[in-house]
Amino acid sequence: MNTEIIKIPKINTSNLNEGFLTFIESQHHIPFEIKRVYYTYEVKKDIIRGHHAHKKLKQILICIYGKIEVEVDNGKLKKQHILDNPSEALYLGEGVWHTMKWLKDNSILLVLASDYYNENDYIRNYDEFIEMVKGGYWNENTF
Ligand code: T46
Repeated sequence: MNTEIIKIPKINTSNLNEGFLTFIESQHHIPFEIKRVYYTYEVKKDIIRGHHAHKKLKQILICIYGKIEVEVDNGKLKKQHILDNPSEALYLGEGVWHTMKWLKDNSILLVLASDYYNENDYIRNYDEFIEMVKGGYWNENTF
C-alpha cells in the first residue's frame, strides 16, 4: 500500500502555557517538494468526501483539529486510518483510492500536495480505477 503514517516534529512549549508547535519541511519530513497547500473546513460530522485516486499526485493529510477517518484502497487492500493528532501525518502516494469521513463537526483537514491542482490527475470513477490497477498503471512502490 502506497500509504504511511509519518510522525512529524512536535515542539513542547506547554511548560510556558503556550501549547505545541509542529512544523514540516519538504524532503526532510515528507518525501516531496510542496507545491500546493489546501484545507477543508466547516464540514459536518458523517460527511464523506474524496471518492477518487490520483494518477501522479502525492499528498500529506493532517487533521489539525478534530477527528477524520481516511479509508485507503489500492484496488486489492483497504485500510482505515483515524487522524486526530496534529503531529501525525498520513502520506498518500499515487494510485490510492481514498475517502475521508468526518467523525467530528468542523474537523479541519490540511493537505500538502506535490503538484498544482489538475483535474486531469483525478480518477473519479471506481471501475476505471480498478481497470488501471489491473492494467499495471502503478507500481507497488511504497514510501
Ligand atoms: C484529495 C482530497 C484529500 C480546486 O479548484 N483546487 C484545489 O486545489 C482542490 C484540492 C480542489 N479544487 C476544486 C475541485 C472541485 O471543484 O474544489 C472542488 C472540490 O474538490 P473535491 O471534490 O475533489 O474535494 P475533496 O475534499 O473530495 O478532495 C480533496 C482534493 O480535491 C483531493 O485531491 O486527495 O481532498
